[in-house]
Amino acid sequence: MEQTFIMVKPDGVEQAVIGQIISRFEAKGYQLVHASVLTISEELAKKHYEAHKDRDFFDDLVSFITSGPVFPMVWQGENIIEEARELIGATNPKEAKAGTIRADFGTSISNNVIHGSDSKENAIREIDLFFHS
Ligand code: IDP
Ligand code: MG
Repeated sequence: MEQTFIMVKPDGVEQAVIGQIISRFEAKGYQLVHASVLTISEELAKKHYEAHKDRDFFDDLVSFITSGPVFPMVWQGENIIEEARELIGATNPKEAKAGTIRADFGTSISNNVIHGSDSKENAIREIDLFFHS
């Protein structure tokens, strides 16, 4: 069964939408495998967002993701990596389809409420970083 890494970002925790986000995954029939609440270290943030290390927004991204508690999760289900990205919506909430998590709760491209793995390889890497390291 496929697994993916999903994380409610500090803005989502602050807005108190963790419950609504969990409900959307549960309504799709997916199973929650791991969950946690923590404020992540700069070291973990940099590893998680390693692929973006040369982008001009990297420092702001690391500051934002370490600015308060996050809610990382592992979810399991058939084709969940792709389906979760559908539930989440486009990176920029203004471009996200109506009814997606980012369209409903996101406020800007940097404050977009939630992370979801984009591939099998990254799902494994991110699950390992947050839950098995
Ligand atoms: P994703 O979260 O939809 O997979 P990525 O391109 O992997 O989007 O970017 C990771 C995160 O970096 C985004 O969720 C967003 O918070 C932030 N980000 C991406 N592009 C920009 C940008 O152009 N400006 C500011 N932040 C950005
Ligand atoms: Mg990404």
